[in-house]
Amino acid sequence: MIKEIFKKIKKYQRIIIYGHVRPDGDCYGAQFGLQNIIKNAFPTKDVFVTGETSDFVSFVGTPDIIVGESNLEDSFYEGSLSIVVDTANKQRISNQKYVLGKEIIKIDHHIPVDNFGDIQWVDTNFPSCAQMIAYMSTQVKEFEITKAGAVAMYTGILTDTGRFKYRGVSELTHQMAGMLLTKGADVEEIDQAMSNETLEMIRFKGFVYQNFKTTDKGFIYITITDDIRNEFKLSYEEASSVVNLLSGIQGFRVWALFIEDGDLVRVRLRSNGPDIDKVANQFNGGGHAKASGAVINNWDELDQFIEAVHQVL
Ligand SMILES: [Mn+2]
Repeated sequence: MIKEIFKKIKKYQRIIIYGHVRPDGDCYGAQFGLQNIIKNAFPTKDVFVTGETSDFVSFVGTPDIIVGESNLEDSFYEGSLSIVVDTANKQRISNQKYVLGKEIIKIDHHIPVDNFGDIQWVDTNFPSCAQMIAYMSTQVKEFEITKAGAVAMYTGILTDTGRFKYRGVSELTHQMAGMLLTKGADVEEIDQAMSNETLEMIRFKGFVYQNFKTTDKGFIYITITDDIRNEFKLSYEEASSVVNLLSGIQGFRVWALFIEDGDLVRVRLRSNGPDIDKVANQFNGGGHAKASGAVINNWDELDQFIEAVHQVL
């Protein structure tokens, strides 16, 4: 599979790397990591990262083609190679121009939702997509990693494993992380970039600890309305990042954060007990067995969602 992907990369002059909406550390890590290794192997190729900006992981990089700001003609995309990373659903791909590519490659570690891509390398054994890119670089002698790529991929591995906390972490994860350190990733630099917090965020965490709700079946959650988020002057990404404040609390094996987003309420659902991806599937979502996302249409559907969680507890 990796050899097939490399052949395609070799063949195309223009390569555009896509990720998902609301990019996280792993999305950026895989995108900028892949751009780095392709550029180092083929300096004369035109390799672009496209997607949304994110304050959260801006230290990893800024997309070359920013969705919503760029008004490139379709001809720019036509004839290129599209590589989509870290995204299981077509509709979650942040730049829908990926369909204009002459060929499409999908590299992902999520449970497959949509079938897309002429070549699909999907392996749920990898705890992060960035680890797949790092691994790919070790399997092709032309690929070289320089510091920017190492920082990107190390950040992707860290964020998607909760800093090496989840069981998906394997011997290979540590081998890849170790390899990235030898390529210039600096653990303290990256930790500082990720741990840097504003006063608003600290106050918001206090709010979460004061206002969570629990059910007698062992579900713990917090609801965040637009008004509350605005009160703390936080972006949607910042506010939704605190879901794991509710992890590891005795007697509560499933936790969630419900956050308003325009006309919808998005759900970040987590578990250290039962698999919860099936619950997410019932509410327009999906993801991993222990970490999924979902959507409810309004606050009135909250009780229905809680009931669905109780079915698996
Ligand atoms: Mn990921």
